[in-house]
Amino acid sequence: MYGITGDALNYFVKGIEKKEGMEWVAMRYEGNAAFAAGTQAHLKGLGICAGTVGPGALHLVNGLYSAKRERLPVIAVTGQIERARRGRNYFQDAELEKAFEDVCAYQAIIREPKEAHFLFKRAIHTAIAHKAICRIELPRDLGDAHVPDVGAAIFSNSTILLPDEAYTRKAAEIINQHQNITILAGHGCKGAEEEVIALAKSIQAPIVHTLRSADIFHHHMDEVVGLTGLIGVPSAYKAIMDCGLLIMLGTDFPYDDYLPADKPVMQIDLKLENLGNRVPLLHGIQGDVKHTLLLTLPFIEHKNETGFLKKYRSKFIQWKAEASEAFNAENELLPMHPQIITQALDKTAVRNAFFTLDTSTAVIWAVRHMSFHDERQIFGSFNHGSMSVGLAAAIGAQFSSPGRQVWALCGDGGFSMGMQDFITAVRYKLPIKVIVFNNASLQLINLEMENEGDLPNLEAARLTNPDFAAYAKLCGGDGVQISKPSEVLPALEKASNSNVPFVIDAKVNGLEIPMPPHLSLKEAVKLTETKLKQIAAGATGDKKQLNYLIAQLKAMIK
Ligand SMILES: Cc1ncc(C[n+]2csc(CCOP(=O)(O)OP(=O)(O)O)c2C)c(N)n1
Ligand SMILES: [Mg+2]
Repeated sequence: MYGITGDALNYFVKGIEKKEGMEWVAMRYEGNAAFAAGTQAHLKGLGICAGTVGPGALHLVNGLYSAKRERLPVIAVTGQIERARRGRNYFQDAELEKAFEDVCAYQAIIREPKEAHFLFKRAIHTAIAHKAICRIELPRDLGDAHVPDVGAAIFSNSTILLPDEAYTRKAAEIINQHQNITILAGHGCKGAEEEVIALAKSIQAPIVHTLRSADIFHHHMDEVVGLTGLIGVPSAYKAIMDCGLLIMLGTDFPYDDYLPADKPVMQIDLKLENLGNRVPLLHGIQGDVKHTLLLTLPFIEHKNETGFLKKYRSKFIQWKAEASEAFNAENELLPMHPQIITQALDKTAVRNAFFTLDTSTAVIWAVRHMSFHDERQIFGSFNHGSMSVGLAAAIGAQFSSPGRQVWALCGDGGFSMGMQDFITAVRYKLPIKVIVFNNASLQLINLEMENEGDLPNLEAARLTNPDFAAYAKLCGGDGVQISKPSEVLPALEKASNSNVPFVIDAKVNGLEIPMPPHLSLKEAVKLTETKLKQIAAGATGDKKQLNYLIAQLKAMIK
């Protein structure tokens, strides 16, 4: 249970500390406690965090939103002032029910000690059943009340949502009638990998993945053509835009600019309200992806035409090869490109490593240049998009899976927003490895401005940073500062071998702007102009880099 104790929570926490099978993790910031509980929910099926009366409780809200939008079951226990003092502007009085209303699926105030176990049980069942956030409020005057132990069985059998046969038959008919089919596979495909791949193989369809499904459909699978969206790659963008039929599986992919406006679309999703949420549908099915496909597959006619799939798969492989050549750690380009680090990490990290991705350009470098095959897993604030999730999520991941290698990929802005809990990692001996992509700026903000056609030059987006490696050492961990490609592999190795929390403070090119997967000719001219300015201003102007830029531009407008 991740949190910060105080007043109403003190006796509750005392109870937790004595309870076998429970552990209180004393965090330094409740915002981080909620993020850590989110990762715990991912890995353990339920996360728990706590914040006390007023401000302590309110600090939890942002991390809980992130968990809500990732559909993670999390319980928040919050304190409250004495019941008799409510509503008269007493010190730290806050209407927590109102403040938590939007983020919670269920909230309950403990009014009688003997009710407590019913309320907790209901909260836990609601959180698990609806993959939602639930809050239990503990008034201070009940903090030390004794609760009779009546046994607290929690039931969480899995259930399967199956569609009517008429719907799956219609889906098969539509698939049989169309050519050049592309699959957009989201996080709802978790557990349905075999069936999605069987479908793709049978109809020769490229699979495009979303950010959240980057660790489900990895890059060496024969049908995978990469990630789409603003941070995606041209092969994935084009496979979707040029298709004859798009099948969306387990995704409520929000970026409608990256979905075709004039192509037939079919969608399968657990949630009925997600069907047709982004584009009008030819056919929609509410159902679990795995079982819906199992019902559909027997009626699918095998397609022999492989040209469409091969075209985009080879584009993707070529893109990867070019990126691999451009961002090889042996290219001693300065300032250091951040992609060099993710590419090297892809090769160095153990096969089953966990990666937390802070909301920063590090997400882009990671999903473009790393492959999250079978046993690897990524965690982040992918739908809520909060900064500062990286370190806290790594703490939650390492606690939940003590033997795993856990890497946090953070922006310098994001890391410095939550870095007080590096001390927590030291205290609990969590050997997490943090890479701070130190570009001395809020670079995603620059990217936003560049997409508006503006040159990124906001003073407000500039960061003045301390030496993060020295900070790590000061906290009792370890760290190293690097600024050259030749230092990358030794630093990764040192971090891998460290048994204390480790920070790699990596000084990277502050002007690195990722290429979007697609541009109109006009946009391309504008971007080329900016890019050339960047190369002139920030990089060596090395010919290889220029050639890589030209190749990327060509791939985008082709
Ligand atoms: C809590 C929070 N505050 C602000 C934002 C808006 N925002 C998104 S990314 C970003 C910049 C992140 O900077 P940094 O962590 O240094 O990563 P970089 O983009 O430089 O790689 C900002 C300010 C946000 N998403 N979350
Ligand atoms: Mg930054």
